[in-house]
Amino acid sequence: MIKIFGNPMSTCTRKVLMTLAETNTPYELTVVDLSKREHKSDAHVRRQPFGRVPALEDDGFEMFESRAMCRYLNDKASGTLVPSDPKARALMEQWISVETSELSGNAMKFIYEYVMKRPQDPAVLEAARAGLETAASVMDAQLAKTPFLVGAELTLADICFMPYFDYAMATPAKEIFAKHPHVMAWWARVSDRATWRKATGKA
Ligand SMILES: N[C@@H](CCC(=O)N[C@@H](CS)C(=O)NCC(=O)O)C(=O)O
Repeated sequence: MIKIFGNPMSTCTRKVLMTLAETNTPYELTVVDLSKREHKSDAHVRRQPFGRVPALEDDGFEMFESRAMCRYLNDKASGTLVPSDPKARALMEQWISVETSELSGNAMKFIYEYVMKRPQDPAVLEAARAGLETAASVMDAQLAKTPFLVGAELTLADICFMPYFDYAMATPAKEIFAKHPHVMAWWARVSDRATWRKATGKA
């Protein structure tokens, strides 16, 4: 049985929960309470040496890093979230890099300020706004051509973006995304999946 040590509110845990839902994989979730700093406990740091969530255990096999966990879970389930065609797979990796390097850090600045109420320097928020404008434009150009980031089917690329969108849409970053109709249509499409509602406790 797959065991996840994470928090269902955390963006990184949600990528993994969504991958588990999409691959129909049974699992046990042990909630790590960040407000009680359980992620810094010795027991958790043994699983995740940076003291963050999530961590995974599968019958004695242990790993951390949410994006790597998603790839492992899809491989183990022989899932379809990673394309088998080399070019499509390369494009999935390209989009996951875009999420990691261009989107999630900028989205998190808005999430810190407006969701977690951790005030950000105005210059930091302005830089994040500019970064999100570019990322949304680049996504929109792709999503004008295909319903998902890598063609006709949901892949791990879409899943990696989803947790950041979900929270950022509850902040003024929504106004940035709203200027991009194909991004908005994609968000409506992916966030309406029953698996996403399950992963985020909205089912
Ligand atoms: N690169 C890691 C990042 C994990 C991460 O930053 N997790 C956040 C929650 S989404 C966390 O544990 N934050 C608490 C902290 O860093 O102290 C991954 O993808 O798993």
